Amino acid sequence: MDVLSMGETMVLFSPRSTGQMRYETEFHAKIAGAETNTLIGLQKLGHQTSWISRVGADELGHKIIHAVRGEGVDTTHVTYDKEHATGLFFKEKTMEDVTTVSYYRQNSAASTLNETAIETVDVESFTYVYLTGITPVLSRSCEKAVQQLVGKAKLAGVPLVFDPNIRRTLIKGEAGKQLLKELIGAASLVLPGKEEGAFLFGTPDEKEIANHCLELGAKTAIVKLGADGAYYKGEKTSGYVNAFPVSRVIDPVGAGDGFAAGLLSGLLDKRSLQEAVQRGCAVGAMVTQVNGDIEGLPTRAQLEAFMQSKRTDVL
Ligand code: KDG
Repeated sequence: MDVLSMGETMVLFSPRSTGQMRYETEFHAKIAGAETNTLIGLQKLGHQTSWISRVGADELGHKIIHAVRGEGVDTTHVTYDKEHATGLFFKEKTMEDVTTVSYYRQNSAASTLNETAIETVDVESFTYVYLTGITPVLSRSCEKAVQQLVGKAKLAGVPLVFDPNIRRTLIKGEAGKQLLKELIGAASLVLPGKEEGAFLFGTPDEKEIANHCLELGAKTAIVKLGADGAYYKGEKTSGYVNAFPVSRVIDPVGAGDGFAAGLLSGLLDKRSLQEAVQRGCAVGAMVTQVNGDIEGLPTRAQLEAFMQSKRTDVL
């Protein structure tokens, strides 16, 4: 197996039209979750992934499992919870280019994940463990489950790839920030965005953000710069990768998860760090072209065609 991850996936209600949600009468019911977005992206590119989670023993929980399993992700380590419901969230497009989200995830089934979820997982059979900063701040039991998984990965020598994926509404003060910094320190590869760097380290400068991550103990930092591409810094190498230009961003949510999928795919294919970052930028750009978190994730053929078509703009 290539990549193991753990986290919450919710049903996403996406409005049909633009405007305040109070006036909307029709929604598309989709599924979205940072970790499964990345795992699905990897599956579409031909890699093998597995997901640890919990969903409600309700229709929406079944909907999530059908969708995630349907994309080929292994769901052996996903359990149904009879007492807690599946989490939900709504997107609202107040204007064509302004997307906001509202969560209904407090006490959700996934927030009750705990260390027992990891017990039967054969972590050493994976090439990478991928986590985001969302899972540990969902609840105290989720935090412990994350620590357990990180500890198991360390013992097994499986590198951790960590995207801080800051959710300000879930992070509890300084302790929450500290927790994310500890995970950055435990990671082989860390993928912050500029704004996340500013939140964690008080600077929006990509080089300073990368240095802070390395000082905490991360081996390599890749700072996502949106329309400006990405900056990467490892122990022996550093550099910039240009973004893949797109004519218009339709839905930016999920682009970071796409970036992680492209990056991990490049690393699994034994490409250089620079080439892997480039693949991350390409998948991220493609995701912004489509409404929804997973709908724009490309197949390998689509990705190759996209990268080829933008070839002169790369690097
Ligand atoms: O990165 C996009 C996802 O994070 C979002 O669509 C849903 O997992 C989600 C979250 O917690 O916000």
